[in-house]
Amino acid sequence: MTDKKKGNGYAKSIDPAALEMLKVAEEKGISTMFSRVDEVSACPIGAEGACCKVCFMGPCRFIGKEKEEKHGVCGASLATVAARNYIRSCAGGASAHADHGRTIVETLLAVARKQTPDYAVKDPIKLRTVAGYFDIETEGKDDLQLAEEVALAALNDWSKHNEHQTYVKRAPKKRQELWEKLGVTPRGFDREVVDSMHRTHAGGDQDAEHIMDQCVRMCLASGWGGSMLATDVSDILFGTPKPVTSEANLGVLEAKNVNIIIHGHEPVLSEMIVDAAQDPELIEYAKSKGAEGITLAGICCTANEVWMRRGVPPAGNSLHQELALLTGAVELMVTDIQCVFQGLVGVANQFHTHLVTTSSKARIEGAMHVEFHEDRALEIARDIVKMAIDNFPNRDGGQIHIPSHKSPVVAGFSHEYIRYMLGGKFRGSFVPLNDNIVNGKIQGAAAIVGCNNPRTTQDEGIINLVKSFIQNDVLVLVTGCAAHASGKHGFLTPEMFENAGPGLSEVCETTGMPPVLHVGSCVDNSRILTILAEIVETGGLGDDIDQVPAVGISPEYYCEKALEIATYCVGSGAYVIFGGGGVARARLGRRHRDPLLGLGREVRRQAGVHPRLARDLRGFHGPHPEEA
Ligand code: NFS
Repeated sequence: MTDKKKGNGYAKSIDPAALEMLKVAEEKGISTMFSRVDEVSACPIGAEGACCKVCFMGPCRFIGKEKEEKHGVCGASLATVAARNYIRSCAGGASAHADHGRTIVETLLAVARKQTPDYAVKDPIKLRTVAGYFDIETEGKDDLQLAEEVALAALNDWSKHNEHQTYVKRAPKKRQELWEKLGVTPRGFDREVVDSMHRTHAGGDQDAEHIMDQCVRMCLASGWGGSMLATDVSDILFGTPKPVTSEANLGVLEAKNVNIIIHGHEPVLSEMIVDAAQDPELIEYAKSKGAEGITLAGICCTANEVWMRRGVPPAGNSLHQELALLTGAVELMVTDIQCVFQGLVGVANQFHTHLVTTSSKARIEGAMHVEFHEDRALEIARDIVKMAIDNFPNRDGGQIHIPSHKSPVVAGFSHEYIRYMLGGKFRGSFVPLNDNIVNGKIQGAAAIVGCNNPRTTQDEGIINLVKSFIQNDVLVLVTGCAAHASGKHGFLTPEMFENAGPGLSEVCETTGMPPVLHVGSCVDNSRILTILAEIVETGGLGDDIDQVPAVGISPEYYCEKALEIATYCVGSGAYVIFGGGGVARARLGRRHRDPLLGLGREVRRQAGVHPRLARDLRGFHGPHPEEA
């Protein structure tokens, strides 16, 4: 596989299944993200955040050697323009995560009010824990009553005018004091996003540093509010994850079965599709159409949700979405929201595959649309699975090409399970982890998170980092598409301790903890915030997150959600590195020990505004000039 700009030998992916499918795409002349990325040049001005479109006296573009001295028609400096672009990107990403959370909470409310027969409270213990965060009295209340009170309190949290979000108190005390001192303690999420959009209207906030401070506040509202609530309430409804075994990669598709791919993010849909696909009546129906059974596999973060709770095999990360359809063996791909690309239509049309959108917020021209409603959730899910089965006889056997590659995986390490794994049921705690960090057997923890991006070799940055971190006695936590990459390449098994350094390997062998832990989807990066807060609370490693030897890295990020995650991690005190191809470059959190005000300045100088570093954050476009 070659790249016309980077020359022979440039690998599009290090995943053999992906390379096999790209050959199929080439032979059939089917366009994918991997080929379109060579046809569409990234705009260097936009990539630097140096194009202002917030009014119609422009767009004003900042180009040339003197661009940092230039001004837009209104007089805006490049710093202001880049900061405005950065916060507006983060508003998009934060909205995606928080609105995902809102859907989950609305489902909990529907359960409480008996408006949906298909969902239930699966983890009443977690329901009581979450009620405790909201100071809701639990004594003498049944699950449904409590579920209603928790759901209403959570919904109210999003729209708080001037009061702070409830979950802020889950951060270490010292961090809360710092946020308070600097005026960035988040109010309700909706308020923060509207504030951010308002202040970046033309002629509004024109102090880049001030804009970036608001950006940190808005992203904290998403991390410690929207995302954390999405995670908690998903656990209440669908169960708090504990380790499950499965297999990962395109090889999980079965040539003799009806294959259904679930793609997107919210477990509200995917959980129902899992139930429907396991329904004996529908399996019999599939057999009546000539199949041996039904295989359900996932792509992207909804895959993570059902992988870690139900053991549904993940077919791959975001760059696998088109490749899965290229197998010619997928009867139906059902999607909800986020990271579902329009390019799927072109690939699905080359085969018998039905592409079905379900969210009222996300239709795709050329796809079928079956709108999902939680009050008839299972009925709709069954209809969709039946559509897939009915499509099985339309398969063209000659077109089928399923790569054999798949790896065994263990997923589902919630912070609750990690605590239990380290200390047992009655004395579950993070003490053994802290002790082993203090005594140096474990050097620290690295969260490798985020996406794939076709502008870099798929999975290479992620896997290089995972490998070298564990070899150097650093415990690795993975989420999102980085979790898929780790699974596909065989890193999500307890046996991996044999590839770890001597200290980490010893701890893993003693506790049974794998050296690479699958922590969940991208909203579950909030689980990493919780783990960091618990490590601080456990003691011995300082009194704030910035003192914990931990780093968050997204080597192959592609979207606004990733920027938002990076920003709330920075605001939470984590050391954050963003960069393409595994080369960690834009150091959002280089001065992570500085007070947040300094850090806001740092974000402005290094990430959102300085053209070169802004480019590193806004998209990966080949080697950094200093590394070329
Ligand atoms: Ni995260 Fe999940 Fe993947 Fe990136 Fe998209 S699926 S929310 S954004 S591409 S990791």
